This record gives sequence, structure tokens and C-alpha cells, in this order.
Amino acid sequence: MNVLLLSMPDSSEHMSSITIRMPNGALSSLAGNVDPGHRVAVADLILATARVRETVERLVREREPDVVGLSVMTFQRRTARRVAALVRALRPRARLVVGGYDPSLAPEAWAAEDVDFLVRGEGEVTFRELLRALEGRGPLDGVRGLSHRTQGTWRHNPDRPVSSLDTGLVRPPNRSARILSGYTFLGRAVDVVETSRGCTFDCSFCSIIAMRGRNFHKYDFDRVLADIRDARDHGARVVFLVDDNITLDVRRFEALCEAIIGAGLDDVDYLVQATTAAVADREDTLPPLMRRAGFRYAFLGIENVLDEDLGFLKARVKNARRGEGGRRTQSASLAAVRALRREGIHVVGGLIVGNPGDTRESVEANLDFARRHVDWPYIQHPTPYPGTPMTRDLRSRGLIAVERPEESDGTMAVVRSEHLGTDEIEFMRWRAERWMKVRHFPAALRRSPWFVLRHAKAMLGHTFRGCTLRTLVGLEDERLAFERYRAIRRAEAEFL
Ligand code: B12
Ligand code: SF4
Repeated sequence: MNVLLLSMPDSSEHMSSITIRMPNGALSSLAGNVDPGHRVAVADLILATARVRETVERLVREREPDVVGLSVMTFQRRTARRVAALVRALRPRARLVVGGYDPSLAPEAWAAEDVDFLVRGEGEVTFRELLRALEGRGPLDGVRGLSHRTQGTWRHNPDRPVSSLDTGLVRPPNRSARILSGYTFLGRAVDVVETSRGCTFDCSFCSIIAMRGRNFHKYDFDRVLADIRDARDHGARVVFLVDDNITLDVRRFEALCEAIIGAGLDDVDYLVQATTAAVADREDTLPPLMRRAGFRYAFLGIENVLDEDLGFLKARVKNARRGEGGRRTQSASLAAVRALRREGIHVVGGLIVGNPGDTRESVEANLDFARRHVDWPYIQHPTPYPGTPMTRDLRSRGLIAVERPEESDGTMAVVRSEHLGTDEIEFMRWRAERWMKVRHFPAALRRSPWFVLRHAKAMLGHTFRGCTLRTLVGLEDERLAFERYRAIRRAEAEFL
């Protein structure tokens, strides 16, 4: 069968498509896991943001797909529905399948849509079996994790248990299936690699637990190294390890760094997400190893610097370091930031402001921490993603002010606090963050001089969109610029 897999063009405020265009890891993994004989093409629409409609039209014409799969996060739901409608109009006989976090955790949001299948949870085996069923090699009812229509109503087959990853059932990704080009991280070709899946923490804002339960499964190092080599052979000079929580087994992560060095794969730059407690607990061993292996940026889930907010986010344990007697008491954030920066690893600081108890002062305390300690701010607002404990909590407290999924990229405030409205929360973040981002420009220039010089105007323009010279020199109320910025963002999110 001809299969076309698409990821959506929408990106979050912190992931400007000028500087960062990453492949969607799910789609190449799906492409590597269908039976031989299918003709699979993967197209990441982040590579075609200015011409989404034309690109989809061309791909449908050229590939003549029997099956079209869309990978969807919640903030991409509106775009995905439009892409689905376009595909349906262009090729009515193609079967439409949607998968990823949004269809998995909010299947009801897709019930009235003109799509044929939802794949809930991990997709590799479910999609493989779906294609078999469509070829008449087994009943649709037997495909676990699949939702499909029978006689006009949706039938949700039983869930599929998560894969243990050590049985070979999930085969390596197929990067050769990608048909668009232009992946970049500040001018260098970037790819994504997984070494594990899952997490055993239960942060209230995170979708991972609703998606797959609390568990942790690992690929063996031979497979991981082969996967990195494959990414490098396909041109990658930067690899993002997209594990849900690679630092859950921190000794394994250290061993992985050693394995990367031993295999000569330390000529690639690495990006990773980490918890502060794990880094702080191993501050003398982990960051130096990470540096030797080639890690350049680490996203730290600091979440919040105030204890009360960490309680709301259920993120106390992963942000506390061991004190006397091994008890986790003091905050690990500062120790983790310092240990990484000591090794020259840039810290992307993940913080969440606008929590229920937040006042102007508590938001400002977090912004101030970011100002002083992180290299690149990744500040978000509490966002009611489907199925998370935080969403239930916020809804019961009546704090969700905006119910538009397309505004749930984490940087549009849709939840008010007990003291501040959404506009005020977002305004405070926006006003502070622009200047923090500018401060990282010299470091980015040193790392990628040609790229930054060539794109400096666009990069600055993106960071300061909505602002004019009058705003920057203080001759105009910044709130006017903020309103323009929000209007621009809304317009940018209309891809077709
Ligand atoms: C890596 C990652 C990123 C990377 C993305 C890199 C890339 N291009 O892939 C970066 C850092 C850029 C990123 C950013 C964001 N992310 Co993110 N990210 C993740 C993370 C850690 C892992 C995702 C991953 O690649 N997994 C590996 C692949 C193989 O698994 P998968 O994506 O789950 O796909 C499987 C299934 O979902 C399914 N599937 C997926 N698509 C499809 C399609 C079809 C047709 C089928 C059949 C199946 C299928 O099958 C796949 C294989 O099993 C997750 C989870 C987590 N613990 O936090 C969050 C997560 C996906 N991100 C999330 C969000 C919200 C964002 C942001 C909007 C804001 C933010 N919180 O940072 C931005 C916006 C991204 C953008 N486009 O601009 C949310 C999504 C919640 C939701 N309900 O939509 C998650 C779940 C985290 C959370 N907060 O809970 N993210
Ligand atoms: S530690 Fe990270 S992956 Fe694990 S539940 Fe918390 S936010 Fe999610």
C-alpha cells in the first residue's frame, strides 16, 4: 500500500521554525515498523510552513496514498482537522488515521471528525496490524489500541500494553522514508533518537502517565548506537535524545555517555532533557561525561523555584537534592544549573508560571531566577492538556479561562491564577523572556556564526514581533506591542 505520514506545521513560541525544525520521531518510527512491501513516505510539515496547502496537494497527487496518517499534539488539533479535510477532499478513497498525544488522550475530540481510525498510545505495532487488517489479513476488531467506526459508531478496541522495547518488536526507525528536507538546529542538520520510553514520576501537568502509565523501558545500547550512527549517516550533526526522562536511570545515562565516546559518536552535538535532582545528585560525574560525549544543550525541568508551586505541579521530588541522611530537602535547581554550565553545557530552563496561587511577586521570582541562571528560557504556563491530573484540578477550581486547543502550546496563558488574569500572566512572561533570549545570541553566534549572521534579522524579528523602535526605547506602552504580538501569533497559526 502507499502510505503517507504527516506531522503538523504548528510550532510553539519557543521553537521558532527559523532556527529549529526537528523531525517528528514518531513518524520515522512508524515507517520503520510497517511490513516490507509498503511504500511509505514521511513529510514533516514544519519544513513547509509557508505552503502547507500546496505541499499536501502535491504529496497526495504524487504519492497517491491508500492510507494517510497524521501525528497530532493538542495545540495542533485545529490544523490537523483542516489537513484531514483537505486530504479527504483531494483523495476520498484514502483511509485517514490520526495518532499521537491528542487523539490518544482526547478521542472524543475526534469522534465527529471525518477520519477513519484513531491509534491510541504507542503506534508501531498497532499501525503495522492496522495495515494488515486493511489488506484483509485479520479483523479490525483484533487490533489493540485502535478505534474504528462500525455501523456509524466508534468502536474503541482494548488498549495495547506498552512495549517492553527489549524484544525487538519495535524495530528501528526508517529515516530514508522522509521526503522533505531542511531539518535544522541553528543551521546544523538535526535528528531525533530515543534510548528509552516512559517515566515513573507523576508530575501533574505531564501527559506521559495518562498516555502510557508509570513505567520505564529501555533500548539496549547496541540499538541506540546504531540508531545514532544511522542519524549521522543521514546527515545529522545534532542529535536530540527525545526520551521522556533519560535521567530516571542516571547511571545508565552515564554509561550511555561512555558508550557514545567509546563508539566515536562524540563528533555529534547532543541535546537532552533532564531532571534537576538527577543532575545535582551526580554533579561531579554526569555533567563532565555529558560534555565529553558532546552534549551542548540540556533542557532542565526546573518547573518552579517556589515550594508551594512545586507542590501544585507535583514536581517536588524530582527537583529536590539529597541532603543529610539522604533525605531530599533543598532545591536541586541551582546545583544542577551550575554543574551543567561549569562544563559549558547550555541550560534551557523549563519553568511554569501562572499557577493557581501565583501572585505578581511569585511570577517575578521565577522570571528572576531564569534571568540570572539559565541560558535560554523555556517558560510556560499551566496548560490543561487532556487527561492530566492538573487539568482535572484546574477545571474543578474554575481556573481555565480559555478552552481553545490551538492556544495550548504552553506559552499562551489559558489558565488564570487566583490573583492574576491570563493576560497579565502572559504579558509578564513575554516582556521578560524576549530580553533573556537576546542574551543568548552571542553564544549562538559563536557556535553557528554563519547561520546566526545570515538569520540575525529574522531571529530578532521573531523574538520581538509586535514591537517597534518606539516600544524598545520606551515611547510606547508595551501592552500595545503585546497585543500586536498576540495578533501576529494568531495569524501565524492559520496554516490553511
Ligand atoms: C521530544 C519532545 C518534544 C520535542 C519535539 C521534537 C520532535 N520534533 O519530535 C520538542 C522539545 C521540540 C517539544 C516541544 C513541544 N512539546 Co513536546 N514532547 C516531547 C516528548 C518528551 C517526547 C516525544 C517523542 O518524540 N517521543 C518519541 C516518539 C516515538 O513517541 P510519540 O511522539 O509518543 O509517538 C508515538 C505515539 O504517540 C504514536 N503516534 C504519534 N504520532 C502518530 C501518528 C500516527 C499516524 C500513528 C498511527 C501513531 C502516532 O506512535 C508513536 C510511536 O509509538 C513528549 C513526552 C514527554 N514525556 O514529555 C513531549 C510532548 C509530546 N510535548 C508536548 C508539548 C505540549 C510540546 C510543546 C507544545 C510545548 C512544550 N511542552 O514544550 C512544544 C511544541 C512542539 C513544537 N512542534 O513546536 C506534550 C504534548 C501534550 C499534548 N496533549 O499534546 C508532551 C506529551 C509533553 C507534556 N507536556 O506532557 N517536544
Ligand atoms: S519527570 Fe518529566 S516525563 Fe516524568 S512525569 Fe515529570 S514531566 Fe513527565
